[in-house]
Amino acid sequence: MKSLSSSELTEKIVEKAKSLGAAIAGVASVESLKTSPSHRIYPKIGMNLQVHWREAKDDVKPHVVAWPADAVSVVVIGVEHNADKPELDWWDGKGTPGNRILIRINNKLSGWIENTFSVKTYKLPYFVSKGGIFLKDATVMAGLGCIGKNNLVITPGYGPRIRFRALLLDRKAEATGPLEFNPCEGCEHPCRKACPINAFQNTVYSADELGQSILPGINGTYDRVTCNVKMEKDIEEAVMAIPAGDEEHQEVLKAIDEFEKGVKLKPQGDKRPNFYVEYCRGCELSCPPARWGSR
Ligand code: B12
Repeated sequence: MKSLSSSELTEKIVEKAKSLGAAIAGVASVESLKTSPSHRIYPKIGMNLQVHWREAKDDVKPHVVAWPADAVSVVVIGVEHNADKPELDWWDGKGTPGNRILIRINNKLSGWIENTFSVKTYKLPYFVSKGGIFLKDATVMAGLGCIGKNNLVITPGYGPRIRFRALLLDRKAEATGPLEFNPCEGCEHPCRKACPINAFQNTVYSADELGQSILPGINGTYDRVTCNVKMEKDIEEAVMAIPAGDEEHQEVLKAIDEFEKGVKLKPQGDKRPNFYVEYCRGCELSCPPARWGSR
């Protein structure tokens, strides 16, 4: 096959991702991402969700994203997580149905790119500690949306009701961003008011102290510790619903990840899991569709 220009490569990849089921897809450059706000702040604030950053222990090595040396471009794909399909977000002890759809599309896209263009790809895991990248920054740099007042990526057409996954390429594909889009301008930010534990109330990250102006919640007002406490509370309630001494349930409990844990009992007999995680989505679902043009 004749060699394609970087913009043709992007065009073909985006088209293929959509044909495989992605709602949106785009490309960012690895170089630009290495200095994006999350990639810069992470080594300073660390990954411990129990502490903001000042309280972090000095002896804990800061975590950095492990970029493969030959990675040049990032392909980001998104799958809609509409409010009508809450089950896409349910954690069943092994993952969520929505993330499994993303993994399937990403795997197929990776195989197709490698076979069609002889480009090497890296299928990225979800967690940064396991080799993943900061997906929101990548999505924004790929021009698929912007960070909203709720600290989530707001996309035209799907708002924040969307989840992401990414692939790295060892060849340059033209970047598709950035995008001029600011749905939060003039908005009364119901997202922040919807938070049941006021995770957007205080300035917890300081631009002066951290040496960067773009912070969690854009201006430093998103509090991951508080947000995570709510998730833990959800877990606690869910765990209470587990009948004592039930082996299968205990298995599920064991498999649940450090902070993405929590189970609920579901009636058996249909295709739904016996247990599922239902994360708080207050800041996400309260974002007004009129702002981003719901499809
Ligand atoms: C760890 C994690 C959590 C932790 C900690 C979150 C945190 N922000 O620290 C907990 C468990 C609390 C959590 C909660 C949630 N999460 Co979460 N989480 C992640 C994970 C694995 C890493 C995120 C992370 O550590 N970021 C680093 C911190 C420092 O960044 P940050 O707080 O986002 O702040 C940065 C951005 O705001 C950025 N930024 C601000 N303005 C701008 C402007 C530009 C131009 C750029 C480039 C960047 C930028 O700069 C800040 C840093 O200085 C990602 C998956 C991934 N691999 O990326 C999913 C992810 C971010 N989570 C997601 C979701 C949906 C949620 C929840 C709604 C829960 C749920 N129902 O799933 C809540 C929402 C919280 C919120 N409002 O931010 C989605 C977001 C989808 C979207 N539309 O944006 C992701 C991308 C996973 C996915 N499947 O797609 N999460």
